[in-house]
Amino acid sequence: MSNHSLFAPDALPNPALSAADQQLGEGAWVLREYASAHVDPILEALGQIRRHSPFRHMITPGGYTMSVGLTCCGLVGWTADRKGYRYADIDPETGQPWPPMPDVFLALAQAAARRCGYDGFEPDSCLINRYVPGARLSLHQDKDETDFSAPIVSVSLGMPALFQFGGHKRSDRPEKIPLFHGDVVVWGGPDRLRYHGVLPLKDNPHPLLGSNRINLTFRKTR
Ligand code: MD3
Ligand code: FE
Repeated sequence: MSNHSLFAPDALPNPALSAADQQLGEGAWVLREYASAHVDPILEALGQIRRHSPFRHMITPGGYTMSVGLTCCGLVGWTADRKGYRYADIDPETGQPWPPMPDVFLALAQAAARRCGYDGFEPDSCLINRYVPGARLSLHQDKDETDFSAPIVSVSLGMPALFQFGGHKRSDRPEKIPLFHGDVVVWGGPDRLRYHGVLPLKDNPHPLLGSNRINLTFRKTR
């Protein structure tokens, strides 16, 4: 199932996918278990990243503390504070640059993007969200990037989550899609600015990650 190599040419032509995969919109796909064969090196790299730039709970401009813990790697990272949301090349917690993006992260994100027809994806940032039971992400658009022509690639690890795939208005009723360990979501083109979110996580401990869910999102921010 997940014994593909990141570096071998895809067996299936773009954008034909394997049977379990789901097309969510004209430019959005779920690639089931696409990351499964790469989980060990991903978690190894994540261990290094979080030792350098630990998970933290950002405070939103509205004064709420986010239930999701966040860290980043790559040339820039996303930060939130009372003044607003932005990408910054220095981690405000450490005063140092964010840890570099590991090769295994970049290779996986580029392979997944290419598989969905987005050739030449060059993410400069990876946001890393950590969810514990009860944590959630309310409906939002990812619009702090400057280049909306690039897709976003997400990798889900650990406990399952129900994500909400909405429309272009906050009031559009979102579709609920389960995401499991190893699943990858790629969205771009007409789906790039859709509202989306994650419902409060249930406690379904995962054999490898316990009561945690980790989500990586790869972005081209500039
Ligand atoms: C985008 N993360 O970090 S990623 C975020 O699971 C974020 O942690 C979520 O939203 C997470 O900004 C979701 C996967 C995803 C799923 C559906 C989408 C992103 C989507 C639908 C439209 C646009
Ligand atoms: Fe988002």
